Amino acid sequence: MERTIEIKRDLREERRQAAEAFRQSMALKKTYVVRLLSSPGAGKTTLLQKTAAHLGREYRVGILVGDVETERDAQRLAPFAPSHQITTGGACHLELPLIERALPKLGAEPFDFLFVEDIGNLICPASHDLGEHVRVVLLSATEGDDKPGKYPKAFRSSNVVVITKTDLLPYVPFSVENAIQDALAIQPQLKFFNVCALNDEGIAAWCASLVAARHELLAKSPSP
Ligand SMILES: Nc1nc2c(ncn2[C@@H]2O[C@H](COP(=O)(O)OP(=O)(O)OP(=O)(O)O)[C@@H](O)[C@H]2O)c(=O)[nH]1
Ligand SMILES: [Mg+2]
Repeated sequence: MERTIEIKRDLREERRQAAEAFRQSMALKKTYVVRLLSSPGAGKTTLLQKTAAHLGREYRVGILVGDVETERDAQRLAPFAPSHQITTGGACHLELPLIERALPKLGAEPFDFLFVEDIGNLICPASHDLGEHVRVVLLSATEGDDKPGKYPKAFRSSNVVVITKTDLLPYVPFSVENAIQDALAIQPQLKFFNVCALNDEGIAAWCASLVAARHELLAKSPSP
C-alpha cells in the first residue's frame, strides 16, 4: 500500500541555520575556518602542509581532512598540526555533522585557524556549507585553464582561487590570465593567489592574507 508522508520541516533551511550557527560559534572562539576544495590531486594537502608549517610558528592550527578511504592525508599533516581524518566510505563530500563530530578529536581547541580539506571533487562539495568563513578552490596548472567555466558552482560559491603547481607552468598549456578571466566571469569577487608548494613560492603571501582575513573577522565579531 502506498502512503504519503508529509514532512513539515524545511531541511535546507535547517542546514543553512546550522552552518550559520557553527560559523558564529567558531568566530566567538576566535577560530577562522578555512575550507579547501578542488579536484583530486590539485595539491590541497601539500598546500596545507606548507600553510600549517608557516602559520604554526605564531598561530594555533588544526586540520580536518576528508577522504573516501585511508588516513594518508592526516598522516602527512600530523607533523605540522593536530590533524584528524574523516573517511566517508564512499560519500563524495563532507557535511557539517561530520565536522562537528570530528572537531573534538583534534584536542587542543580553540584554534586560531581551522582548516578543512574536503574530498577531492569539484562538484558535490560546492553544494554544502560546512560553516566555513572562507571557501577556497584550488586549480592546478595541470588541470587546464578552462575548468572554472566547466565547474562553475565550485568557483561561484568560493571566495578565493589558489592556482597551484606554478612550477609546472613552463611545461603545460595553462594560461593563468585565461583561468583568472574564466573564473571572474563566474564570480567577479574572487581573489587569486599563485603558489608552488614545492618551492614555497607564494606561500607567505597566501598565509598573510589568511592572517589579515582572520583579523577582519575578529574585529567584526562580538566578544564572548
Ligand atoms: N610540481 C608540483 N607538484 C605538486 C605541488 N603541490 C603538490 N604537488 C604534487 O601533487 C600531488 C597531489 O598533491 P596532494 O597535496 O596530495 O593533492 P590533494 O588535492 O590533497 O589530493 P586529494 O586529497 O587526493 O584530492 C602530489 O604528488 C604532490 O607532491 C606543486 O606545487 N608542484
Ligand atoms: Mg589531500
